[in-house]
Amino acid sequence: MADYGWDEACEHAFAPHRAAGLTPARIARAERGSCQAVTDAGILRADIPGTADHGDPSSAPCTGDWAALRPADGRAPVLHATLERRTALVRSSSSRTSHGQVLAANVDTVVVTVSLAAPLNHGRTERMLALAWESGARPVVVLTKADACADPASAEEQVSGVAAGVDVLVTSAVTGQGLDTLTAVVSGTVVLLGPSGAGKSTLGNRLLGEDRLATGAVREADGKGRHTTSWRELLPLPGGGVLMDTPGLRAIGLHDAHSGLEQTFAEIEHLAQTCRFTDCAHENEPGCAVLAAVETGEIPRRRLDSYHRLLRENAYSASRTDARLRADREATKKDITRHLRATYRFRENRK
Ligand SMILES: Nc1nc2c(ncn2[C@@H]2O[C@H](COP(=O)(O)OP(=O)(O)OP(=O)(O)O)[C@@H](O)[C@H]2O)c(=O)[nH]1
Ligand SMILES: [Mg+2]
Ligand SMILES: [Zn+2]
Repeated sequence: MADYGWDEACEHAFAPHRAAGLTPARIARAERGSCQAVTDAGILRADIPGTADHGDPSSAPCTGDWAALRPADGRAPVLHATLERRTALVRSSSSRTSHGQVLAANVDTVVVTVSLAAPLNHGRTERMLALAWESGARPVVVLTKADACADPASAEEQVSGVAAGVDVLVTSAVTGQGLDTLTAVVSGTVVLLGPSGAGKSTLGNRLLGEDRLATGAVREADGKGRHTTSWRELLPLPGGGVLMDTPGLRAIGLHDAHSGLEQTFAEIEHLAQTCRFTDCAHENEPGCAVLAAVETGEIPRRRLDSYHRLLRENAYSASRTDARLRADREATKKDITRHLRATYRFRENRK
């Protein structure tokens, strides 16, 4: 379990469960009703009881969670509880609900992969960084496939411009460039994030020192990946730490990521402190320091547009969350009223 990140803090949080005769596990993969759990006795399947639509999917067990298992004689153990998450990578769920979907729990380093063999998409990098910052983990941007890029230095400079306060590494799994630096920079539970075909699993194999993860060629026509990795995997790294490979993300909707956005656009947030109005929206206000910086070229127009777009999207997702919470409260009130009525009716009948 130590290989999978179990430490003093886990032991402390687990104490009441241990006293109750439960055993610790880390969830490698979770599905409806069951999960693959890493335990001191090896990797085994555990049952997850009562996951039949009880509302918020973000509270359902997920990859990276620490769990308490109740051993069952001759049958699969049952997942009794999960420990509170230290960090969580959450995106808005693809379903029409307003809940977030947890991609990974208890992550320390988020490796945001960007392929240098395809046109750069800064908006996507900014999105992934916002998600990463919001999680509470530390992001690192890894530019992959430097061997397939004519001018990696220029790409590095461009990406550094959208990754304020984040290390940007240039790597190639073919030549081995940057891999030692990457190994030195990541720590704890490391999750690989990025679109399909970016080279996440290839990078993972280099970090693991062996080909454990399946990789697949990108499509000739458009350079897009074929979604080779189809589930999240948890593997111990040779030098300590844990690797989590993930399937390439098609869409990365933001979910309550306001502070993540503030960190992603740190230089805009910083300049905003000198705008004339404290509530300046940097749209067309007089004395706006941000717009002035766009005028001088200090901040690219694209970056400000992206900031505005992501803030709007986030506000929309937050308003849907608020609406749901209101609806939930109303439903609870109704339940209570119904319950009270039933109770009174019962009393009336007994008179
Ligand atoms: N030239 C070059 N190709 C690479 C490099 N890293 C990965 N590739 C190739 O890129 C393709 C996609 O790599 P994967 O590692 O499967 O990509 P992935 O991000 O895991 O993709 P999904 O699992 O679909 O999300 C494979 O054909 C790899 O061989 C690299 O550094 N240089
Ligand atoms: Mg993969
Ligand atoms: Zn302003």
